[in-house]
Amino acid sequence: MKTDRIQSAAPKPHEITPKEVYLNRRQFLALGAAGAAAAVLAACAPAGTGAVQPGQPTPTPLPDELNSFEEITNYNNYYEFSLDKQAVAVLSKDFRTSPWTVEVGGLVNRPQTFGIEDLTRLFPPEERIYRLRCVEAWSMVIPWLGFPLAELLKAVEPAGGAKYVRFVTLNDPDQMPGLDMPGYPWPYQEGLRLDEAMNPLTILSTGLYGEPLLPQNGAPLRLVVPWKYGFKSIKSIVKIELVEKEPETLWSTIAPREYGFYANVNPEVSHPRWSQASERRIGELSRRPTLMFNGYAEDVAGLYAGMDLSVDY
Ligand SMILES: Nc1nc2c(c(=O)[nH]1)N[C@H]1C(S)=C(S)[C@@H](COP(=O)(O)O)O[C@H]1N2
Ligand SMILES: [Mo]
Repeated sequence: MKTDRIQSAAPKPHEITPKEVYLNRRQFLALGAAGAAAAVLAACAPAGTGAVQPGQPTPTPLPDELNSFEEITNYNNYYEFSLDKQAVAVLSKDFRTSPWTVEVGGLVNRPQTFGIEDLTRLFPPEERIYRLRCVEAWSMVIPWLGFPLAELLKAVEPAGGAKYVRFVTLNDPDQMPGLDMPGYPWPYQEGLRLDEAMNPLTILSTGLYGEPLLPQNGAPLRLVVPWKYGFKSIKSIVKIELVEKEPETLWSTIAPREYGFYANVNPEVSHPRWSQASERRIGELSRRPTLMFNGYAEDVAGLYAGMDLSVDY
């Protein structure tokens, strides 16, 4: 991939052992904005977001450590391949990520189809260490490589009527054995409100731990929206479309009561079948409290001012 600057600056997987060495270099990124955001949440969350209930203590954020490359690449949700998290890496091993094009269009002035190499050349990847919180109540910390989605959207120039962004995953039954499963309205689709898509935290990822993405993590291009449940972070994207109306998503089509369009990480709003108040960090023994907006409230709470997050979940 054409990201020599990043590639040479970032460690290869065999160089990251011990993990502490990598972590020390990156500590600022890992703990900076996100940890601090949770600590000051009570003071600075805009009124009316429902982010903090008066009288309820904000949980003290626990220190975050990077998950290992092995953990991140061997415990995956990717239903196009399997419902078995440990089988995804094996079943996706030969997935073809090149050639690959991404069509960006809809309500834009300059619709374009990009080759994946064009994207990494136009928008050089930077490192972003984010928590990933699955709606199933487990989480990880992942050092992504990627670029802000906003940069790509600016390049195609959103037109006046554009209010939402719709994302679509590849739909190739020859390569994706899970597509045979009945009951799923493939292809996998997701969506964001345009202001969420333009938020600087929202990235398109092309790699992690300084390496190109592996198929199980959504190669060659996947979305990462760190303050939302993991299912919003759609993998192997082939199409990005700006639209006027809130787009349908695979999960809200299957179970609207369980997986809303917004899917903001929120310890106060339970999934109908389990609490979201705490989570299991992969690699840790005891559970940790779930943070409002997954610890990114300082950056994103303002997007939801005036909304009732227990209604628009
Ligand atoms: N196309 C597609 N994207 C997807 C999924 C999927 O099944 N198909 N699973 C989602 C879920 S539920 C999660 S938690 C994350 C997991 O990302 P990871 O395997 O890279 O940790 O991917 C999300 N993106
Ligand atoms: Mo998930």
